[in-house]
Order: sequence, then structure tokens, then C-alpha cells
Amino acid sequence: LNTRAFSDDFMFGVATAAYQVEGGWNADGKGENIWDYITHKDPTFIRTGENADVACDTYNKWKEDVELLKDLGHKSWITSTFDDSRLINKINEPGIAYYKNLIKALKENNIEPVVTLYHWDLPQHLQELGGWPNSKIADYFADYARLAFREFGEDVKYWSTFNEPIHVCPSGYGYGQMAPAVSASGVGDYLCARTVLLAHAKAYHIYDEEFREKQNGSEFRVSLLYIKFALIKVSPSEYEYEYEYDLISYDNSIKSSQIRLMSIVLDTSWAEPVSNRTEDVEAADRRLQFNFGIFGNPIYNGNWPQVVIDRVGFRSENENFTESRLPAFTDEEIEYVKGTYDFVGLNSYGTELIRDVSEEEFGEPSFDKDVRVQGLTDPSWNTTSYGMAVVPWGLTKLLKWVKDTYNNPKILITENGCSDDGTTLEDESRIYFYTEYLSAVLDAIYEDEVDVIGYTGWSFMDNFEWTSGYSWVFSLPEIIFNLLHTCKNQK
Ligand code: GCO
Repeated sequence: LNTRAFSDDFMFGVATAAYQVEGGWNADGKGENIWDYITHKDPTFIRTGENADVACDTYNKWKEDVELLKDLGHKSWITSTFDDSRLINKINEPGIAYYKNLIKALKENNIEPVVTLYHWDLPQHLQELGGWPNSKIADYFADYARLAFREFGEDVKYWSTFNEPIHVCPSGYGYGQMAPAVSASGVGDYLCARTVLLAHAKAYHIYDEEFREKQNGSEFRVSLLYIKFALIKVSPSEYEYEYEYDLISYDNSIKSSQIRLMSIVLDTSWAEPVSNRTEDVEAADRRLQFNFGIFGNPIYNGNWPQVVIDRVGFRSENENFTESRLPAFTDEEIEYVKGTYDFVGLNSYGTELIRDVSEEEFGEPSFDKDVRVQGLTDPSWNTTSYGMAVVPWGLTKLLKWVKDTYNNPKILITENGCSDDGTTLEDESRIYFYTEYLSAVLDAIYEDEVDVIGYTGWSFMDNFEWTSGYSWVFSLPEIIFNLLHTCKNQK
């Protein structure tokens, strides 16, 4: 292991996500989310035919889970995301109570909760209005965020709005591999991205203006709008919907003025050009800009990345679209979204070698054709016993790239981890993986002076791995917790 040490205030943590662990899919008034819906409607959507109706049963076993975390001697934190269907089908008091109890237990055990508002679990009734490509959803998200800040803001200091929107948008509304499995590549992905960015910015501003710096003991009132939907089918292909509004006011009294941080979690593999040909170098940059910059640039620098504007504009024009498939932001929106972060939440698992590919015929719109790259692996890379490439220098380079591209932000590594098929408790490979990647983080901190403030392993426990069901698992062996401590105490 690297002999350099992490600083005393460096945060080590483990992550889980609501839908992947909670179960209790319809317990106590929780509404149906898009993953409940799709796994029930079409069990073959998950390779193993499984679903997360019960998952790790954290909804019932949360006390045991907190005990487990504590027993691991892990004075640290966990990213536990909220399932918004548990909170806002209509406001659901048992859902609020569940998260309050969980957060309280974490705090009592000296574990810092880091909360993500959206980890892919849109209420199905909002999907029926079109889901994230419908810009109106940003308003509902803002209401939900306000509710969460009001209910949990006193105890939660670290917030993220979205987890990995690249998997919400191109995967959910582009290629259709993830729920809600809408196939509209080259169109749905960009409409979705625009709404997600506006929703993120709304939540950030609400947090900033209404919650972050409250005077001690002061009280203020928040009005919250609840909307109940009814969908009316007017013809086989046409729907209309109706709302019912309810305006509710709250007293709000978060008393602390401690430092509170708010961000979004973005992910990408590192993209290494396969050669030093200009075309491949540009292709690797394009990959990073379409994966990470498409959300990062509007938030950290302002507006879509230029290469995304250029590529989608160019292809749209040649495909005879009347305007670019990439929906533009107004100047006001660019300003509204820009700067809505206090740190960069970064998830990263791998490295790809990137090769430029030639322009394809124009015709069907496609996110892939807009990006126009080929991703490869290098057969000489070390792999875990389960075949996952171990390329720690990729993480070092990625951290440096984020530093250079976005003006040296604080970076919290919100996910990094190593999978196997769950059939063995032999964890040699995983220990090797974590040792190498923690070293790579130290390299970034010491050699490239990247401001990394924490590292989170995915995951606290084996859980529902989306379309792979329970066949692909990530939990950390106890020894890794010890390793994290060793890294810290080494100074
Ligand atoms: C993610 C995911 C997790 C996955 C993990 C392993 O953010 O991609 O949030 O839900 O389970 O990354 O694939």
C-alpha cells in the first residue's frame, strides 16, 4: 500500500441505494415506482427474473443494518438514498417516519448520513406523464426536495440531488435498457437531461435560499403544493390528465447553521485514447464530455459542453430535424443552473480505451452516433478473479481531469467498487482492487493535488443490481474496513 496517509478529516464510507436494499415495495402507503412497475409487468426485464420487492429488507431490518455498520467499527457514513415513492405519492407519514428513524439511528452511532434524493426510482404515475423528458417533472422534484430538506435537514449535512443521471437519461429514455425502458435514443436522452439539470438546480436553490443558513431558532414558513393526478384515456394513444391541488404550509425550524453541502453525483469511466492520434485523443475527450460533461458542464461551468452542442447540432441538421435534438437552455437557465454545487460527487468503476470511429450515415437519431467512439479494454490489464479490469491509474487520471476541467472543486468519491457473482467468500481479488484504488486516490491527492474529501465503497451489502438481479454483487469484506482505518492511522 501507498505509504502516504489520508488526512484525519477524510471521510470513508459505504453506500447503498433505496430501491436496491429496502424492499417493502408497497409497505405503509409507499407508491409504485418505475422499477416496481417494470419488474412486475415484465419479469424478463431482469436477467434473472428477480425483483426488489424484498431485496435486503432494510425497510424492516434497518436496526440490524445500523448495528452491522457500527459493529464493523466504521466511524463513518453511508449514502442511503430515499425512495421518493415512499415519501410523495401523496405525503406519506410512515415513509417520513422510516427515514427519520434510520437517520436518527445512524447519527446516534456516529455514522454520517449522506443522502441522495433520486436514485432512479421515479413514481410510476409521474412516468405516465412522460417521466423525465417532461419538463414539468422538475417542479414536482422541487416540491419533493423541499419536503426532504424540511423533514430531514436538521440531521443531514450532505445532500445530493441525483445519482448518475447518465443512467437515468440515455439508459432510461434513450437505449431503453433501464426503467422505464423508453427507446428514444438521440431525443429522449437529451430531453431528460435538460429536465434533470433544471430539477437539480431548483432543488439546489431551494436548499440554498430556504434551508442552508438559517438563523438559530428562527422559524419560517414553507408552502408546499401537492398534486394528485388522474390520467384519462381519450383514445387508444392519447391521454389527458387532471390535477388536484393542495396547498399546505409548514413551520420550519432548522436551528443549526453548520456547514451543509449539496451536490449531484455524476459518473464516468476514465477514457484513455487508444493511440496518440489526434482523432483518438479527441474521441476520448468526446466520451468524457458526453458521459460526464453533459451534466457536469452546465453545473460547474455553464451550458452544455461545446462538443455536445456541435455534434448533436451537426447530426440533427443532416438528419433534417428543424432544430437540434439537443434542447437549448435560455441565458437565464444557463445562469440558474451554473454554480449549483458545493462539491463534485464522483462515481467511477473503470477505464476504457477509446478509439475514434468514422461518421455514420445520417438517419435514425442516436446518442451513440452523436458520441461516435468505440470503447475497448486492454488485454494486458490485470483483472479480478471475476474478470473486472483493475486499472487504478485510470481513477488518478480521472480525478486530475475533473480538477483541471472544473476549476479544482472538492471531490467526494461517492462510489467505487468491485463485483463478483456472489458465489465465493474468497475476497483476495476485492482486497487487491481496493488496495490499488485507494492508492490511486492517494496519488491524485499527493501528486496532482486534487482536493478529494472522501471515498465511498459500493457497497455496504450485497443487493439488487438492477437488470442483473442478485447475480452480480459488490459488498465489502470486513478487512476492507480495517484497511480504511489503517490508511488513516498510518501517519
Ligand atoms: C450506480 C449505481 C449502483 C450500482 C453500482 C454497481 O450508481 O451505478 O448507483 O446502483 O449498483 O454502481 O453497478
